[in-house]
Amino acid sequence: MQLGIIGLPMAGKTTIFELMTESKVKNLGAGKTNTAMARVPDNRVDWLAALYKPKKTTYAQLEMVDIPGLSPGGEKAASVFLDAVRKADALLHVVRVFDDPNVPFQGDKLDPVRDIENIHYELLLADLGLVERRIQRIEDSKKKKGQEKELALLHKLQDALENEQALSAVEFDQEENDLLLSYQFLTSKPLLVCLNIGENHLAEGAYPAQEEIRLYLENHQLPYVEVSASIERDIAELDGYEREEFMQELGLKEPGMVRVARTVYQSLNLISFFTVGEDEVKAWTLNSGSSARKAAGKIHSDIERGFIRAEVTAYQALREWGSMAAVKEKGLFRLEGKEYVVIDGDIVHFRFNV
Ligand SMILES: Nc1nc2c(ncn2[C@@H]2O[C@H](COP(=O)(O)OP(=O)(O)OP(=O)(O)O)[C@@H](O)[C@H]2O)c(=O)[nH]1
Ligand SMILES: [Mg+2]
Repeated sequence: MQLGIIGLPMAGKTTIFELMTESKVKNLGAGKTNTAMARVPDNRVDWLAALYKPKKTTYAQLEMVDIPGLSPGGEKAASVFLDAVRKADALLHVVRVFDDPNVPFQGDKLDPVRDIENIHYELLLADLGLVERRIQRIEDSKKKKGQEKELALLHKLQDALENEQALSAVEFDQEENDLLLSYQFLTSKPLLVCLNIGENHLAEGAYPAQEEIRLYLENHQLPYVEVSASIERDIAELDGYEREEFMQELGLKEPGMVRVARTVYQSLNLISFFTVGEDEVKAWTLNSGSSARKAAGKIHSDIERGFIRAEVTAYQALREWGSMAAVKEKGLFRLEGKEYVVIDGDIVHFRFNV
């Protein structure tokens, strides 16, 4: 699962990247992408680790890519941007809301809604360019037979894009979806907005044009999360007690990293399941609605192929009763087949045969 961080220059993309990946970026502003893994904080994993005392504890991870800001006119920057966006599974658009006289920005005034729309247009234009080139190529070629379907689909895409509609909002039938597999459109990727608000806004619990921005995002069905990137990154580096104190002062109930990760999981319909033991307690990421067999495949293709049964216990049950033995005694330990739909928080042990 790769999440591309996009946005205008000086929006706070690299700072969000540092917050999420708990790392420091050295080549600031070098026009290159930065890639690192973000740990998905999960106190269920902490609790399981305390119970099993494993040699290793592994949180779920998201791969984050910090993509350089798109500034008008830069051809090279635009191609670095588009290539990186194309590779990402989902996009996190960092939008500048914080006002800081020491940090320049483009345009005559801060306008988050305008910035959101500008990035949206960039993505629309890139897709439209791709669609138009493909239409041209089909029309130029002699062998048009068999390509009518694709041509019709491309015109449908063109219409949507010209009406400023993201392809993620267009409905397709099965045949169209099959044809779409060979393309990598940018506006069909899930998009989340990260509003980078000022540290003063955090404490005040409000920021300029808050209602307008939220309304815009809700009307466009864009999931969003509010973060104050630089101070939240700094707070994350503090020790437990100091961190708590600072967070309280700023009115923060949870660290920025937790809020961003949760928004990503919720809006992308991701869930976690766990494997436990003395060697390792580990969280795995799965698309909601996946079967036990699919979950097995996350661990190893052999386990998916040789799947026999999944032994399943809900995290809540283990939490409530304190041990696997007690859970079994209560009849809360289940054997499930390959079609079982895994639920967030399931603790799973796979039986397989290769
Ligand atoms: N006051 C304030 N400054 C911030 C905040 N977030 C980021 N900054 C500062 O804004 C500047 C730009 O932040 P970056 O994270 O480098 O922004 P960027 O989007 O990666 O910028 P480019 O890569 O150059 O496009 C840095 O000096 C940050 O410290 C914030 O929430 N409040
Ligand atoms: Mg940057």
